[in-house]
Amino acid sequence: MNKLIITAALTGAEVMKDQQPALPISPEEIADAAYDCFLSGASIVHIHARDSSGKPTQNLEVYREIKERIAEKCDLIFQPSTGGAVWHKVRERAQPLELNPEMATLSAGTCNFGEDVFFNSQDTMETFAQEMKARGIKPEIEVFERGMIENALKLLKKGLIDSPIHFDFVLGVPGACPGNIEDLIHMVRAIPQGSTWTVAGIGRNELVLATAAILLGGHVRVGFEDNIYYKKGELAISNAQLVERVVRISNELGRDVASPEEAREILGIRR
Ligand code: KMH
Ligand code: ZN
Repeated sequence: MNKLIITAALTGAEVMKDQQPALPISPEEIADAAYDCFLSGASIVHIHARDSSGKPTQNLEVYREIKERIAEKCDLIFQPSTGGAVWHKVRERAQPLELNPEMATLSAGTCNFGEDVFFNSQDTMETFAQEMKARGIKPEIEVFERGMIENALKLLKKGLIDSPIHFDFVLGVPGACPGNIEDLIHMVRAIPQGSTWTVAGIGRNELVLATAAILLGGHVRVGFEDNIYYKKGELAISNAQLVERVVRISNELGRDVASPEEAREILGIRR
């Protein structure tokens, strides 16, 4: 089995500091958290920026500062969000692509998202895909519902994304696909042979789905964007603590963890 790629989703756009006091907010805090996750075994960081008041922002300059601060410390793969927060406009969401990151997320459809709707029309998906293709950015296709795999295959057919596709199954968002192992397997069976995939289990689904992914040959995303707890009733002390646990489990199960360079090779990313 190939080595395990661990993505650390450090901040997200939904969690607030009063829920998780260790949530990294400023570019400096985000870069420090990214470096700790790198030292713990992560090879990709999924980034959402916040403004100085802690509100989600897609501001290019904030993303630029985060990217530069991380690059000063280590060679983690920088993966900014184009999902942003549910209320961000498409043009705002696209801004981090101007930094020509190695990767970026591309959400493959619309779904309920807690009390809100995460809106991604065909036009929005095609706009992001075109922009990423023109800039040589590897998309990570975010899949919150089964039908989104079909949407990604449509982008492939139209030549807007390339094969092999890299998917991220985000499972357990209230209002979208639940985070059971059966749901994960259903998704994995539906993607083209040769694709790569990772799983982000939301809340209590994180640990179970991470372990399943290690065994099934997928990859794993953990971090405060998806889950703020170490176990029931106990907050995690850092993003790195969640990464460390995945490394321990993977080592116990006999699967080595990929460095950023090895992750680039697995995902076909050329620097
Ligand atoms: N914050 C969610 C509404 C992504 O980063 O690409 C969307 C999201 C997906 O987190
Ligand atoms: Zn995200």
